[in-house]
Amino acid sequence: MTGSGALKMDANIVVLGTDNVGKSALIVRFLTRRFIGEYGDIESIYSHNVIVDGRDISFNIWDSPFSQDASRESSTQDKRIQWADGFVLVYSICDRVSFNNVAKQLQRIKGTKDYLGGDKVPIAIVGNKRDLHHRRTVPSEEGRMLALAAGCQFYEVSAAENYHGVLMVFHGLLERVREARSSAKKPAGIKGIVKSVSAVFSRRRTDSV
Ligand SMILES: Nc1nc2c(ncn2[C@@H]2O[C@H](COP(=O)(O)OP(=O)(O)OP(=O)(O)O)[C@@H](O)[C@H]2O)c(=O)[nH]1
Ligand SMILES: [Mg+2]
Repeated sequence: MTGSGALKMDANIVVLGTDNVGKSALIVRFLTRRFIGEYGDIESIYSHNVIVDGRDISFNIWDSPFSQDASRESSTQDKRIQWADGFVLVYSICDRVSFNNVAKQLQRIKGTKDYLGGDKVPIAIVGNKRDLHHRRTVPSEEGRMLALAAGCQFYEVSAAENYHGVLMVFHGLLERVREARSSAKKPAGIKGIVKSVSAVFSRRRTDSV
């Protein structure tokens, strides 16, 4: 999860969303530049190496089919959230229920990763199936407003028709992961100082036990 050396970095990305929104299609598009139509429902973590701005980047992308089994899903979801450095929350612009689910996922992620500070968790909200605009039920503005309120990036893409938009999603997220890491390393201002001081005291307490 950590970058080793200035020109190397790895990033764990989890792609979440309800069933049929195109999570696998987006990932496969990013990895292979292709859209193959049907993707099955196998849970996988893909590794993918790319060079971005002269940096050697290793993406680990977790694709999980949506499960209706709420109790089982809840614990696995927490594991995925803990593992991830960044999130892609996908909905379909033709499926309002899938959009409503994004707000729930946001709450869950921010609750779990709150040590980063709510606005610092790298998250991209993605409205997929843009090619099906004649069946749209979620206006772009709603997606944009949700992302703005939650401090996330926002994209509308079509995994079926366009590679470039999908590329932007993953590269944009990578940039945010990089920023989050560098600000975590350099705690800024009084808040950071208070955190460091209390970390020292709590360490001493534990040491003396
Ligand atoms: N028209 C259109 N269809 C898409 C697009 N992306 C995915 N699909 C189709 O939507 C269906 C679902 O895509 P998947 O990628 O399997 O969706 P998923 O979110 O991975 O679904 P689960 O794994 O079951 O949770 C497939 O039939 C895809 O071909 C898109 O951008 N436009
Ligand atoms: Mg899938």
